[in-house]
Amino acid sequence: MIRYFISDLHLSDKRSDLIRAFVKMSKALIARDEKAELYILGDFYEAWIGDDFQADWNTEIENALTDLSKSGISLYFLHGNRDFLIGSDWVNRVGATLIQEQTELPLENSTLLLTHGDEYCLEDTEYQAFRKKVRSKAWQEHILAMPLEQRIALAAQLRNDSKSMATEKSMAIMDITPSAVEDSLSQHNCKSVIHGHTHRPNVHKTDGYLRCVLGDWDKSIWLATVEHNTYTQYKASVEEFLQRGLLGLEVIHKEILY
Ligand SMILES: [Mn+2]
Repeated sequence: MIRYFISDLHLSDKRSDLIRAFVKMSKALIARDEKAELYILGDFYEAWIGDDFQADWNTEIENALTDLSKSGISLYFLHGNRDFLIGSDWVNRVGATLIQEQTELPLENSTLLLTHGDEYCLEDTEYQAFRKKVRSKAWQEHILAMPLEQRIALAAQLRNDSKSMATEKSMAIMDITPSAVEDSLSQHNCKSVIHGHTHRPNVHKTDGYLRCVLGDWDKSIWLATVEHNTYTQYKASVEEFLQRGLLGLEVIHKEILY
């Protein structure tokens, strides 16, 4: 069994190159014909305003996901700070399972914690206040009851309103607060965590725990795998990946999970 991890693809109509890369990756994973699971750890989309949103560029993405799930690869989706409005209609459409933030994934010799990671960025207090509001059920129900056009306008307004939400770049200024990660790991009795969000792909080995940070898709695409108890992180430039597929990937990190 191989487990694949991606996050922070930020797919949108403005990045047809990344959509092509994701479709290519989906086909390549299917062609491998291995028992596999794919975990999407948030910010798959640049923005999401409700499962009733439809566009040709997104149909292409949803078809790729549907092909993955139909091929027998189990799909899991976890909300990011940009696509937290993804709901049961979307996951049912593509054949995925919605998982909660800080989900425990049991492996052979350990348990791995999976999360998007924005909840760890405690120094950005403005963002944490915003997060508290938009993750509440009441706020989400209120928003989703609005007509689609109004939601599109609101999403644009939200992006302009809050400085820390204005660009993904300014979001990335804020890294995680180490104690927040340590607290969640001890709470879940885990020693390794995989998260995205910060756009600082790396593997951090600290006293007693391992923190694997997934990469965001922009000039490069990233893919991580867990096989047995080994975490491997791969990278390719978008052009290289579009030409050579999985063969264009280069190993950036390889670590035994704690
Ligand atoms: Mn994020």
